[in-house]
Amino acid sequence: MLRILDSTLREGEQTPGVYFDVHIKIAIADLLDSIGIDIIEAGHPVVTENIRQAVAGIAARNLSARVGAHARSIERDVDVALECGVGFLGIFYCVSDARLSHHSQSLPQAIDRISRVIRMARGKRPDLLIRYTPEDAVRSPYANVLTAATEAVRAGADIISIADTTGVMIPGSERNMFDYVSRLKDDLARRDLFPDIAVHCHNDRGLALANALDAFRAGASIIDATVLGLGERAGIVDLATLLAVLAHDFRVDRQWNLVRIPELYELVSRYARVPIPVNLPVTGKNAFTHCAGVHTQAAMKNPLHYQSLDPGVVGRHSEVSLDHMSGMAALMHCLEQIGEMEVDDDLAGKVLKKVKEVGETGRTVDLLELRYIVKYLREHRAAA
Ligand code: HCA
Ligand code: CU
Repeated sequence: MLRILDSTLREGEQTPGVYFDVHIKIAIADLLDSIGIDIIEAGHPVVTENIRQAVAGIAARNLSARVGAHARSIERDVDVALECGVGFLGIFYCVSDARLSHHSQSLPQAIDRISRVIRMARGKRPDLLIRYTPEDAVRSPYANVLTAATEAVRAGADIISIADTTGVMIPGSERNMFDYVSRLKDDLARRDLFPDIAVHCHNDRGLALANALDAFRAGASIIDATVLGLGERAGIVDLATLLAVLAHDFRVDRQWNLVRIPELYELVSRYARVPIPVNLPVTGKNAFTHCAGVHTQAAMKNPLHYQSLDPGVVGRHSEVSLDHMSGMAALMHCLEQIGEMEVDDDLAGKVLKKVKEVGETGRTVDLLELRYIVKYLREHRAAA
């Protein structure tokens, strides 16, 4: 079964300038849980005392989701994480020769360290879900990743995560997630090892979601995402888009409570102080808004003419925007919405002219302003 891991509180907080107070983190975790997210990566507890408190606080909430902590491959990181009472532990360590030499480590030394830490965690908590991530996996020598993954699973890891740490993968090219995940699963299966495969896709090339879906098609069963796609640099997969596409196009049989998505995005956007881009799929202000005259006319008859996702999936509606592109059909539709059924042709023409003038200043006319325009022009017909 596919599981979704949300890392807004860990990867998302690595967005430059983003910090969530403990009480905000708890509110975010509660909403993620109510949506049906399977794993909430709540933070890396040794980084600061506040992060430790947040991880422990969220772990204590008895959520349906598994609450997780991030840890380097260091005993102390694991101890502090386990003291927080988490049910999931994500351990990462690089395996590329270039990075290992930076740490003055050989591959066998690195693998020894990874296995030791995983064995320790498993020994202390038999029911813990343990993930091992070879950092920058897809740019590391494949043989190193396979050896490290093999030993990590033998030491007790349940999940191997393929991290595209710098967002280099491109579907359909030689560097693609479908082939990578298929190959790794096959090679591990030949060794009689069947861990869950997770994917963590960065968005440096704008391809994070495409790569995550590519991995999913190859049998990855955990996908990492964050609200607003927050994270280092260009961030990772946007949670809302991922869930909408999985529900809509992949027909994933999960009962996600997606109508709470807009509330989650408002909350995160407000306290991360990162605005929701107006054109962000699913949650952006314009994601279901029709504008040009030809579009609105067709979309009002049947939204599917210019819409492929159902806004109702996230509790939203199709909208019509009034600006310099608007035609009479869009205007009539909006007039109806404000209860103005009796506008004659002459007045409607004048209202449309005004709407277009406002649009040319770079603004849209919302329904409230439309009322004012109608009122004004009705009273000042002669002047218009
Ligand atoms: C990081 C890097 C990481 C780790 C992912 C993981 C990445 O910020 O520590 O531990 O699964 O992109 O490789 O986010
Ligand atoms: Cu990352």
